[in-house]
Amino acid sequence: MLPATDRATRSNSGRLYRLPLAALFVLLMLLRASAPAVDDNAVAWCRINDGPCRTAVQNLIVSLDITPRPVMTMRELSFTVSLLTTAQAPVDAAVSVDLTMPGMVMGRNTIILKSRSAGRYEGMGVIVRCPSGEKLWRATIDIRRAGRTVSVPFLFEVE
Ligand SMILES: [Cu+2]
Repeated sequence: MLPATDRATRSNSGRLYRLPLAALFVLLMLLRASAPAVDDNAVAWCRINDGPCRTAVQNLIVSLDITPRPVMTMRELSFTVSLLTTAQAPVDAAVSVDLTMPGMVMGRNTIILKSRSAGRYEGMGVIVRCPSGEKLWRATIDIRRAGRTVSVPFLFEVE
């Protein structure tokens, strides 16, 4: 027979297990329903109105800037991507930005960026207003170099 304290601990931990598992299950179902193509848990969260966002992927340092700030819908915006190797050398690539909304089909909106200087790419585009009122967007930067494409998604909010 177990001492009373031990029994109490056991039944507590049994209850504690169930809640996170249920929450995880709901979360997985939501993720599956909303975002089949991109795992948004792995996406860099970008506070774009505070300045450029940066992430490191496969020996690349990728930064994204969108101006003017605050970033608003239905307005011409400048998208700037900077690519450096982890050794700070500029990267020569073909770069485009795909604008999508997590869990929603908003139509294709791809901005082809042009190389402006070593490792710096720029292009203009418009983020449409979402009929649902949602403000969360995903900018996926496609970087093609030496026959390979690396896709780098950033999540950000528009005004
Ligand atoms: Cu939408």
